[in-house]
Amino acid sequence: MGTVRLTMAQALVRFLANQYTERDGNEQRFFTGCFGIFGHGNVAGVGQALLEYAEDLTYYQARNEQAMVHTATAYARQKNRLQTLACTSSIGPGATNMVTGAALATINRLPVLLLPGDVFASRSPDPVLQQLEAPHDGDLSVNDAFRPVSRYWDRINRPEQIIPSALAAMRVLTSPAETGAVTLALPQDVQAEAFDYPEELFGRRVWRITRPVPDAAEIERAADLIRRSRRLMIVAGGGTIYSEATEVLRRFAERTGIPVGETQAGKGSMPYDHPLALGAVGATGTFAANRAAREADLVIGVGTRWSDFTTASKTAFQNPDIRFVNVNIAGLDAVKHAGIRLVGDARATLEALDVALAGYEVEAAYREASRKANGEWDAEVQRLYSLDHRPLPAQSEVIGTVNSFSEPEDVVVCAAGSMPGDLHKLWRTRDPKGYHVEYGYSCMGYEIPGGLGIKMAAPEREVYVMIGDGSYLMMNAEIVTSIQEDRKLTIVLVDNSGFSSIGSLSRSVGAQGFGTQYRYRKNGSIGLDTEDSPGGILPVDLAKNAESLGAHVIRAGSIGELKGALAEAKDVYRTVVIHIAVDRYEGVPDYESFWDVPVAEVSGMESVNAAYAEYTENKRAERRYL
Ligand SMILES: Cc1ncc(C[n+]2csc(CCOP(=O)(O)OP(=O)(O)O)c2C)c(N)n1
Ligand SMILES: [Mg+2]
Repeated sequence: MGTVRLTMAQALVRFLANQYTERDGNEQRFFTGCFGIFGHGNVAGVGQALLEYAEDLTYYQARNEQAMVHTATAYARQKNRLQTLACTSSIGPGATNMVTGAALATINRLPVLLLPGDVFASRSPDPVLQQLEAPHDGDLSVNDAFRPVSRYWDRINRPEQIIPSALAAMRVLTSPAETGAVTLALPQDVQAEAFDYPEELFGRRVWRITRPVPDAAEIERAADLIRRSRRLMIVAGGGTIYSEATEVLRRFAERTGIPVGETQAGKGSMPYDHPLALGAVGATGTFAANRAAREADLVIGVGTRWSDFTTASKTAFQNPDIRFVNVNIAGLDAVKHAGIRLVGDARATLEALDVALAGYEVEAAYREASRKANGEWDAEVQRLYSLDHRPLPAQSEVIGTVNSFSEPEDVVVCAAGSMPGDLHKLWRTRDPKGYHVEYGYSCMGYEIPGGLGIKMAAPEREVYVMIGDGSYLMMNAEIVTSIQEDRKLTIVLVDNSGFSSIGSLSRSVGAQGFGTQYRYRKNGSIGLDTEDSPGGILPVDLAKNAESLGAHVIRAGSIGELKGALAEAKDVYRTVVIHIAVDRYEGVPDYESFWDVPVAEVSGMESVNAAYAEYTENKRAERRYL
């Protein structure tokens, strides 16, 4: 084969267009496009290449670099990590805007390729516009900020260097154990420099995603332990869904009688009405799952990284003899809580475990207790769905109304505020891909760009973006992009005029809701969270804002009007924003759980001292699981 003379950016675009993944015999393109915002750091390099090779790799224009990374990440999650999008930015602020997105992708173990522009490799025009000058280090640029939040990072200082770096990037992106954000920083001069690239670089390349199984001896050890335990529970995490293990999990649970709790990323692993589904577990868990967790002597974690929300800050599992079995593709997670390490693909490992446990099932009474708990929990959900709270409805009623209106295959998306916890408890999931709450980074602003990524990945599903006013204010510009791309979102903007989740968290630590509402500053005081706070509420009209961005806006003044709005929205072809105000204080309770947020040890405020006393008491339940 010969060579082909291309710029580094042209070579990279052509390479990206020819990468495929394959799992279970299904092949698909890995990069279906490239999001970008151009500036002097990428316009002549990657920008020119995307124009020249527009038929090979589709370009999508975004409004905010952080948001476009969220879009790409949500897309990858909806595609179970088998496909993703690349993101190109200029140098400087365009690049660093992507750092938050990179952290989110890496923490959630989702593949995304970031291509920030970088300062001249030649250094000749230094300092170029937006260049950081470090007096002690000539090789430092703002792109070094991507290092801790990337699973692979490189700076491409010569055009031919893209050959090994692009391959290394693909290795990491397509490895379920290693994946996350990959950053290739592209100096603006090198992007436009030519090299004679080997033609093989641009051939179709298939990255096979296999289903490794753990060592047989470890499976036996786990099976032995399971047989010897009496109160068992499965905790299903995101890995269950990414590995498409939900069917196998359901059969395994039915055959053995072991009930299943779900993490945020794992919610949807079981249909909500399955007799062995205990629902959400941990700090935002149901009483059904949290009671089972408290007593359990053996917990099988499947594809979970055991975050503090899942373990209720290590208070969820109180049996002194608790042991863990961790089914996980990543050694990092499999080793947690001194568990038996079943390092492997979730689906293949559950199948192997099922064979090793032939003939085993839990006691009939234990199975029956799970069925009963499932029913009792759903009655609680129904109660919260139908509070009929006045004058403003409760958020739980909004959630119930959207859930009841949506089809099983529709997708709900959320990330931060009080809704993720409420959705974790209350959303009745009916499809493994119907629930998308980003709770690894819980990043305010993910909701709308994330919703766009989901809709791009699954245009046949309606996407319901549940967003608080705080998140909406932080990042709403991708409404414009959703209209540009003809990817309709139904955005339910749940307005309680402030950061209500942090308001209640603040009250629980004795800090009285300080700084969590939209209040005028008057007489030197920004209002505390009390009725007589000076200044009053700021005159913010978010519905008007959504209108100005081109969305079809519906103002719903009650739950009845919300039902009508959802029906109207279904027939609108472009992005809809339904605005509804809710009661800020009518929250969903916690169900026998704890979340460790430290309280001031000394204070002149009585509210803080009372909170500290309660905190020290609760904290005593924390365990180490060694
Ligand atoms: C980017 C970012 N900044 C800060 C936080 C901390 N935080 C979590 S929820 C929240 C308030 C969210 O307000 P809103 O979207 O209105 O939801 P609500 O709490 O009112 O339900 C804040 C500030 C965060 N999660 N993400
Ligand atoms: Mg709010």
